Amino acid sequence: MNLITRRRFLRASSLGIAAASVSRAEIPAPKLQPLLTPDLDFYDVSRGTPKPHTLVGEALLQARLTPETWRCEITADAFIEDPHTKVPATLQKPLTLADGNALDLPTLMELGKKHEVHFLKAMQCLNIDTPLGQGLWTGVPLREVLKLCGRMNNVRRIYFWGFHNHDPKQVFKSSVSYTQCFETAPGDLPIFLAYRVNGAPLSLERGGPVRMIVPWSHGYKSIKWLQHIFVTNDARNNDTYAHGNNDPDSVLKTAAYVDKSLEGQKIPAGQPVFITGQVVSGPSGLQRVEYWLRRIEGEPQPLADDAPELLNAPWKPCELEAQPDWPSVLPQGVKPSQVLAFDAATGRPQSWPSRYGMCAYHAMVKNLPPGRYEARARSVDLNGYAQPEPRPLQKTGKNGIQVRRFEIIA
Ligand SMILES: Nc1nc2c(c(=O)[nH]1)N[C@H]1C(S)=C(S)[C@@H](COP(=O)(O)O)O[C@H]1N2
Ligand SMILES: [Mo]
Repeated sequence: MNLITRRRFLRASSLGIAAASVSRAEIPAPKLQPLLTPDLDFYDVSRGTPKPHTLVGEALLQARLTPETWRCEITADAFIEDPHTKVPATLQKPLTLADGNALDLPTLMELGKKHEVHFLKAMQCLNIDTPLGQGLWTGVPLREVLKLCGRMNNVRRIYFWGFHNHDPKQVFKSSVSYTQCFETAPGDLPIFLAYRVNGAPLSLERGGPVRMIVPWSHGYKSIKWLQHIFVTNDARNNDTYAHGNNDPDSVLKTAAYVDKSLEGQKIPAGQPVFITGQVVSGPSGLQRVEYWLRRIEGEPQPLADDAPELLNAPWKPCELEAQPDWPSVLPQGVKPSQVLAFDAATGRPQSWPSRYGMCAYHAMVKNLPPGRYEARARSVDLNGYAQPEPRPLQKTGKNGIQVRRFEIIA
């Protein structure tokens, strides 16, 4: 049996596992993923040859990826094409390298003094079935940055891309609509240019000095090494991800993911089994996470999402990670009431896990007879839909039900 560390014990006790008669060191506890992922521990999804975060020295300066050299151009698209784009988008004051007025980091940070926002967001790739990590991202709303350009006309979409080795084939771009950018409902979530995560400057690996954060979407909208913002009157979505047959308007889904660590484990009979994972909250919120264990013989076929065995299985509730003591978890200088989607009065998120954020969950199962097992977990949202409903279309995000196999040995 794994002896638990003091930190584990603290997490175990916050989960309410009582231990009156057992010595502290022997309390079995689930190993949960941290609520905030350290900047360099995110699973990295990056394109480019060489990858921008591998540049050093002069190449890094030339790429303008240091805090001093970073610049972001903001320009307008002259494109017109009948019948869908009759007039071009215009900006009163484009910000360009050629004119020497491209946005720099001190200007952005200065805007931050007045307009800074903080948001707890799970980063998740539309095409990867494991969340990449979760950060408390800090930055300035895109709408405040665009105001630096004065009057704009005929803008329907706003594109952005990052450093791409000066090779047009390597451009990775995403976009939002004008309305999404400018007409944020009070208390709702703005698109923002982030320069900090978890209280520290964004690392180059995480897309620093500045990356875009689109709170509700999958990772592909959150462009790293941001260097260009481009407004257009072409309303058609031309995101790089759309060309890959993905839904370029995807929204993070409510879905539970099962930690891979259970896969292939051989657990001595008599020891508890922990099913652990993380659950993301989409717009439909989270009611509960459930698990289902079944004993298997041989090599059973995978179960389809709508297999009767799955739909009629005796799903049992998992326990969600308790909310932390927020003031001690948030970066210094960030009060809970300043975090978007946190309630100013209670200092807690309006929902748990917070919308477009995630938290850990676990279930402890005891006294399983020796044999081979499959473990699954699923979320049930506030509309009563069990994962992968209501949108099992995989190119809008990977929310299939996951399975891990393990063995109880005599
Ligand atoms: N410039 C740039 N930004 C990018 C990407 C990229 O390849 N280049 N990948 C995107 C995709 S598809 C994902 S899922 C996230 C991953 O973010 P992470 O590496 O910080 O975990 O970054 C996004 N931003
Ligand atoms: Mo992605």
